[in-house]
Amino acid sequence: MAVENETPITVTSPLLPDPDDLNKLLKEIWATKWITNNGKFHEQLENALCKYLKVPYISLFTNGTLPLLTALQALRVSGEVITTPYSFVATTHSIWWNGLKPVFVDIDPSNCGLDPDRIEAAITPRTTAIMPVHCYGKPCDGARIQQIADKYGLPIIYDAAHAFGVEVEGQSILNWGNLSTLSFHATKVYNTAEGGALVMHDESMKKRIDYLKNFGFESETEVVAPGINGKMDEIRAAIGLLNLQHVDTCIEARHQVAIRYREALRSVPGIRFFDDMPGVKHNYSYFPIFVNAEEYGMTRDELYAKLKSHGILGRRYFYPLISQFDTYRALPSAAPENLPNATRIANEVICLPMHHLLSDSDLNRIIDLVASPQTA
Ligand code: T4K
Repeated sequence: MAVENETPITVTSPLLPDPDDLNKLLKEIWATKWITNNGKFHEQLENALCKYLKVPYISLFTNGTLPLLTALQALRVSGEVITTPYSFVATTHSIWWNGLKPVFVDIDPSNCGLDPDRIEAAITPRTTAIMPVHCYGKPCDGARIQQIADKYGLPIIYDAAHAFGVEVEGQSILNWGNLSTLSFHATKVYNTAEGGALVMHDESMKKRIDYLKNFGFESETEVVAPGINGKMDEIRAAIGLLNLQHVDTCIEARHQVAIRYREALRSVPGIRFFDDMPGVKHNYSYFPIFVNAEEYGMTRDELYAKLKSHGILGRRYFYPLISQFDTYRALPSAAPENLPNATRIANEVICLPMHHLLSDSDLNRIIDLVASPQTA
């Protein structure tokens, strides 16, 4: 029976700085009256993130979508871009907004990232880039995707919106490919309220991207590229500096939630989830479960509705597939027959609540409901 006065449990909850700590930084900003355009906190945050993320260069943005748009501009991508239908819609929108054609390729169910076995068949003479997503922060098969990119001379732009702090064998996966994008949205492991970044390998690319995110200005009177306004302001940078001090604690709390879910749900027939991958430092950004209706005795949508009726607001990330939205549905690569794994998984997934503030009693409420499909 649904209990009406239970407090809703949302899929996530943002890491927030102590308001007093933030106030100190706000007073500094107020004193200097420098609130955006490469301020002091902006510079400090770029340096601090390079160190934390183990990346050589980073450029901050005002959200996680502008880095995608800008990356395609920076690499002068044209024609067709190979990408995944199993992501947040911003991934494909960034391709479309650049006047390019997205070509959807199916995913590998073991990590929900692009399936390297299917990429080559989608490459045409018009293909000029590959845009994979480290979905849920799970690393794609980077080595194989890179091999294919090298064979055809294609750049790779990783949408790493979910992959803050993820490492393989001690190396940041943000260093893979040509460019990686991050989102620091409120719903992410690490946030600046709204925000994002591009990670690059060298100083000249950092310079180009810094121009592009500032209307293309090289100096007061020189515009060297058709840029946009993507700059992060000082208030967000201040939030980012404070949140960076607590993000490790937050990730560890999420890790403990993942451990509890796995222990409790491992023996439930028809429920699949991801385990940690060997050698990978995960960030536990999401906890997706995949419902096999026949074995579980209930469809994904029935479980979703049941949880909702109990105030548990899991989310179906990523249903519907991007390829099923009106804008993209007519593309030949959007046909469900071309995307069997993504189509099936989009119908099986629910991301259970996953954040650093989930209490034991909240976790027990969720687990009890998911583990007992026979109860209403
Ligand atoms: N690439 C990928 C792979 C992405 O996943 C995303 C964004 C992007 C690119 C683009 O990055 P951004 O431009 O957004 O930085 C959310 C986010 O808006 C979006 O950032 C995210 N991916 C996507 C997966 O999820 P919604 O519409 O599901 O969020 P919303 O507002 O329903 O929030 C979910 C829950 O989070 C709420 O029920 C409660 C909690 N919440 C949310 C907000 C905004 C809070 O507690 N506080 C808050 O301020 O899209």
